[in-house]
Amino acid sequence: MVGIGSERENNRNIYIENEVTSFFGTSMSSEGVRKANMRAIVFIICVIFTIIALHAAFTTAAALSLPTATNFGIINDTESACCDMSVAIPVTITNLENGPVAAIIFNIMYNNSVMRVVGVHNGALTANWENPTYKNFNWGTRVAMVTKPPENEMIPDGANGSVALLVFNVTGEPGSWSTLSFSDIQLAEGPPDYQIGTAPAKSGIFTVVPCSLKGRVTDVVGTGIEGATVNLTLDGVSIASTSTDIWGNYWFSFAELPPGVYNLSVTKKRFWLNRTTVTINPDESTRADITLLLVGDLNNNGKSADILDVSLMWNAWANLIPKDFRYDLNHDGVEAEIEDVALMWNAWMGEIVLE
Ligand SMILES: [Ca+2]
Ligand SMILES: [Ca+2]
Repeated sequence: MVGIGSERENNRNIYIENEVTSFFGTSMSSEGVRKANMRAIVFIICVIFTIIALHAAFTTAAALSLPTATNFGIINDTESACCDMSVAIPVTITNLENGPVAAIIFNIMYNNSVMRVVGVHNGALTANWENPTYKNFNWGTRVAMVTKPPENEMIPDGANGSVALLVFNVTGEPGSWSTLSFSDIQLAEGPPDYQIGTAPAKSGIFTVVPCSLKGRVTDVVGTGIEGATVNLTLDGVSIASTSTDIWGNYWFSFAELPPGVYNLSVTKKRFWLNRTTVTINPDESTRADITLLLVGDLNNNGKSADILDVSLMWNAWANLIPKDFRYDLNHDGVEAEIEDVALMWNAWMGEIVLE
């Protein structure tokens, strides 16, 4: 067995020696040259096929891993507002894949005789990114956004939510409209590849509606209150309700409000309810601005339960100054009793938030 094995080993060594020497051209006969040429051709063909195969593999892998999403754009198919108002419209991404995403670029196209971008804010998913940059053109606006270094606030796979908030000034006449459509959506992933993908655009239509009633809800220092609920009742029946936008603006269309004398009430957590009456006439726009008082802010400086508020509550409890509903912090109908003093004190200590 040993002898046979050795003989095979020797044969193999001789074979390898012959092959190698003939391939590299030493001791070549004309037969050797022919074989060598054939081997060279086969070798080159193999190399070419290998390069093509590798290129195809890398290209396919890259295509599969490009960032994308189910869609990118406006959530609602239709958006509307009255003229001479600002409106904030979120740009959202649905089900991000192959991220995370570290930068976003897109175009939003619209009719600039109807509306115009006057600001772009970060969205919920990009809250800690750099402030967006944007440039207006006659077809619309181009927006670019990027995360802050060291890129640890990238948008993760599976994310859903707003990436930007487009602020428009609405200048079109009631009844005018514009498409809101997206193009050149670029989703750039983070390191190490920085590949740029895209996602299907989700467009919408914006309509300028005739406005029956509009106004702004602010605090005592004039700051708009976002998310306040504005409710309208007519003869005790709730007719329409809406929420204020990021500036505290609200509006109702004529279609929503039949003519009549309405009770308008505005509520927001941590603020005292406020109400007024408004008369709605046909074909006439009415304005009603409302101020909400912050619970616990007795000296109207916009801060609840500061030391001056505590002092005022003590003085009211001691009947040294007049009191009003704002001194009834436990909402039991009794103003500036000892329980109200205790609540103010606890809020000043930071132990509770008055509401
Ligand atoms: Ca105060
Ligand atoms: Ca009370």
